[in-house]
Amino acid sequence: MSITFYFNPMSSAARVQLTLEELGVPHEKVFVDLQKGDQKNPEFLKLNPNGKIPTIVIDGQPMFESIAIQIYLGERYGAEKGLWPKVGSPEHMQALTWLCWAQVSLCTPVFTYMHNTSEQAPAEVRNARQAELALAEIHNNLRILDARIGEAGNIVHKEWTLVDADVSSVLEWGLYMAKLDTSKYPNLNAWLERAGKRPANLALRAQMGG
Ligand SMILES: N[C@@H](CCC(=O)N[C@@H](CS)C(=O)NCC(=O)O)C(=O)O
Repeated sequence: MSITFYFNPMSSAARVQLTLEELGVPHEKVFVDLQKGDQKNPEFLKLNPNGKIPTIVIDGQPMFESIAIQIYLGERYGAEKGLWPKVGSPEHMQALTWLCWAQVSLCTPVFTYMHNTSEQAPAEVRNARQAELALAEIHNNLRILDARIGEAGNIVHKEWTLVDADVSSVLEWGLYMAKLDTSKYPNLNAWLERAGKRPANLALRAQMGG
C-alpha cells in the first residue's frame, strides 16, 4: 500500500489529515504552497484538474474531493480498526448520510453566513438578510445534530467513527470562523470536547504548531 497526501494545514485538507491520523495508516505528505500556486503546476493538475487540495494518490491512483476521499479511506482501512461501519450495514447508511449532510447541509449555510458577515468581504457584497436566513438554518442544523448525538451517543452509533472525526473538525472550524453560540446544544458541546481529546486530534494540533 502506498499513500501520498497533498495538503496544506490551513485548508480543507486538514479534515483528511485528521482521518489519516485516526487511521494510523502510513503515508507520505507533500506540502502544497497555495500562495505560490503549487496547485496549478501541470504535474499537479494531472492528479487533480481542479488544481485544489486535498488530493491523494493511493497505490498510484489519484483521487480528489474530500468527501470521496473520506469514504474511500473509511471503507478500505477504517472497518478493521472499528472506525467505519461494515459496508452495507444500517450503520454504514448512517455514516454516508451524516458525512454528506455535514458537507452539504451544514457547511453551505456556514459559508453563506461567513461571506455575508466577514469584515474581509467588501461591504457591498454583504447582505444582512442572507446572513440572518443562513444563521437560522445553521441553528436548525445544530439542533438536529445535537439531538442525533443525544440519541446515538456519537453520530453513527455509540462508538467514535471517522464521521465524528470529520464532522467535528469541520464544525470546530465553522464555529470558530463564524463565532457562533452553541450554548443551547449540550450533547454537541460534550461531543466536541471528546473530539478535542482524541489522540489523532492532539497529534494534528502538534503538527500545526499548537
Ligand atoms: N470541494 C473540495 C474543495 C477543495 C478546495 O476548495 N480546496 C481549496 C483549499 S480549502 C484549494 O485548494 N484552493 C486552492 C485554489 O483554489 O487555488 C473538497 O472538499 O475537496
